[in-house]
Amino acid sequence: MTGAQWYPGNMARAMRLLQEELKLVDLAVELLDARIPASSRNPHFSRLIGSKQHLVLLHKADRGERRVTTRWLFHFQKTGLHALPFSVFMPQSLGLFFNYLTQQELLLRPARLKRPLRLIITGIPNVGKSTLINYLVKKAAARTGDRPGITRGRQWIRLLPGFELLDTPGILWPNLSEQTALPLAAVGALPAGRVEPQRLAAWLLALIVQRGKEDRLRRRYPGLQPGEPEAMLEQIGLGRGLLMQEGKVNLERSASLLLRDFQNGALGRLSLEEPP
Ligand SMILES: Nc1nc2c(ncn2[C@@H]2O[C@H](COP(=O)(O)OP(=O)(O)OP(=O)(O)O)[C@@H](O)[C@H]2O)c(=O)[nH]1
Ligand SMILES: [Mg+2]
Repeated sequence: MTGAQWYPGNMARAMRLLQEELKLVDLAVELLDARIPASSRNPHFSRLIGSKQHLVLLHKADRGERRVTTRWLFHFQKTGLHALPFSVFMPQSLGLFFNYLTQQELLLRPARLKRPLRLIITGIPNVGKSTLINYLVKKAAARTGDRPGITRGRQWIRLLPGFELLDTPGILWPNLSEQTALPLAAVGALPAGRVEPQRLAAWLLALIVQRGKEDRLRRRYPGLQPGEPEAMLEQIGLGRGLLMQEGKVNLERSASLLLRDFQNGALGRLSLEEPP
């Protein structure tokens, strides 16, 4: 799982393209998954972005635990990085983001010679970049009464008057450690099967127990007793009647069920990483 052997060529290309695109923008918005702000952060990004303005959005904040997300925001603030929570299901997050953009527009105006402020939205696969952009464009159009236009070529999307933004494909970096690959796989950022589902499910269960969030599991799988991850997976499968012909629990299907429940939000708000 580690090393370059699984790192696909299209990712390497995407990383090179990002480097080019960053040269064209005034401001880069890095989308992190609010449930895994550490593992979803591209370790090369700070170097690539250089001295450009950098905003971190803790996206899918509707899925993370509120208190943990707030602590992450403080953490980023302490390290000098501007960070905001965001979710397309939390309309109040839109105002914070638009306020930030308006501030930046004023701040960066002298350097821009009248051209629009350009921003780029980047992040790991499946973090919600395109959804966020569609949402912003729709909201911006509603605000200004203007129809957003899409430019050909580099796909600059006109946002508010005076803003243009660029969507980018999801990016991963080479040499992911297992410690990073597990959380990324849990939120669906890695191709299916990159991490073995049973291994991933056992890791997730152990983490939920370790964080004292067994109640989320008990609510979803009534009667579940906390214990060894494998035993819990067996109980989950048994409760759902996921049996094989010999009457044994189908652990593979139990694992898939748990992962799907986590990814669909059926376990409720659940943060997988806390700030240091
Ligand atoms: N819970 C929640 N889900 C979201 C949010 N935004 C997007 N999603 C979901 O996340 C999934 C991925 O969304 P995309 O917008 O396709 O993600 P992307 O980052 O553009 O993905 P790639 O282009 O493949 O890298 C979809 O199922 C969206 O519905 C959010 O704020 N909250
Ligand atoms: Mg996309």
